[in-house]
Amino acid sequence: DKIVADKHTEVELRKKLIPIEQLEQSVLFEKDAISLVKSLNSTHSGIIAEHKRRSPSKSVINQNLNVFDVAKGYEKAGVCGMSVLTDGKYFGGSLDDLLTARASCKLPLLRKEFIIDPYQIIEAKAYGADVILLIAAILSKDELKAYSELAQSLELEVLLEVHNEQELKKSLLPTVDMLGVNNRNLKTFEVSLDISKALSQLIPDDFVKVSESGISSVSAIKELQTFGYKGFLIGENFMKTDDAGKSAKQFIE
Ligand code: IGP
Repeated sequence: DKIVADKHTEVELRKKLIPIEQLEQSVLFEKDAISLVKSLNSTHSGIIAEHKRRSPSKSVINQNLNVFDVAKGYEKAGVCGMSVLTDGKYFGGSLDDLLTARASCKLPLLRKEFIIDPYQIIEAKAYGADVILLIAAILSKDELKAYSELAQSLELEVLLEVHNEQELKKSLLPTVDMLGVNNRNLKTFEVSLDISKALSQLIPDDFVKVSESGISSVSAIKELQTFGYKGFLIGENFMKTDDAGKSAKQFIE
């Protein structure tokens, strides 16, 4: 599809601009990994709060908040981790946003990106991520296996996103740490928490379960917890307000 095709073009240009050997010189390769899994297993909130300026489904969400303040606000609110969109064309994000978030907080950071090439995993590490997202809808089983192994070798945790049973089947790999169920259909943009509820029973207990998208109330979180979910990825609901950190805090108290 279009996003994936655009991403291939972008990555080929990036590779020419900054070769892998150069990325590997980043001081952030030496940084201790901050575990999102540990954070989700040890705190109650379970919230992974996202920085997202716009999206294909909603167009503009918020262009006024800066990543530095949002990261600080989320950390202060007591979230378990932060997700940073690095796609520019569709979400208005950048790798610079990831680096800025890294500089402003000690939260586990997820690079939220359409990963279609191992180069982007090295990049995630170089720019300060602790976790990468892999999307089952756009990768083969062999790619999921190879990319999650590469991530593990770099001490990056893997959140693997699925949307249906068929995608889930190819995603139960030992190198995957967390399974994310996206409540939003990436093609139709339709959102339903029923997707998380239905798939929960098919996910073995050795994966940390994360429910993604369309979560807009504490009661939704409480309900999803009864289905075994420990992580809740929330973007728009926080980002559409004037103070994303404050909005996150309201979910935690
Ligand atoms: C956040 P929401 O509805 O709370 O803003 O959703 C997050 O789940 C969503 O941004 C997302 C996403 C993705 C974005 C989930 N999977 C893959 C880009 C690519």
